[in-house]
Amino acid sequence: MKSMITTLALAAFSVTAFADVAIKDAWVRGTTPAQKATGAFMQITSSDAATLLSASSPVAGVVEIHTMKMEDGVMKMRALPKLDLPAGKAVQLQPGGNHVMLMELKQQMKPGDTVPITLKIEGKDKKVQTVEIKAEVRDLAAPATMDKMDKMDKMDKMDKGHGAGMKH
Ligand SMILES: [Cu+2]
Repeated sequence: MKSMITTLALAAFSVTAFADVAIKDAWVRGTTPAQKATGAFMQITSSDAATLLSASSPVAGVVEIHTMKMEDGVMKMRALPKLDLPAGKAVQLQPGGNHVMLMELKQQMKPGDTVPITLKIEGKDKKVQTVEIKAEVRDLAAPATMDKMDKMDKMDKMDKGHGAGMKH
């Protein structure tokens, strides 16, 4: 609750002295009616070194920053306390990698819908700014962006397949 009040206060008094943060191509993966979690993806570029502290969205009860990594042939997801945004470098949040996890979804994510997401970003001077973005819900089968995930799935299956009889 305390952090929510801070966020609101900062949003109200937001000034232009912060690092320039550009968010490109923000999207959320569509869900089935029963699904309670999904990923949000985007490209973040900050002019100065900064840190993504957290994210929030009215459509989700809980939002976390996640990372995904292959461990012993299994794709594992875990929460990151924060995500570094190196100066001038485009940081990709994408399927199979770091992403914003929307959990306890309050509604189905339907392709074409727009989901507001608020990012809390801390500059090197420790000042925190909030960045509001609108992410477009894309179909589960959205072509280009899902390409990586597809490959990953296949790799995962392959790995399990030959993992049975082989040791690396
Ligand atoms: Cu996740």
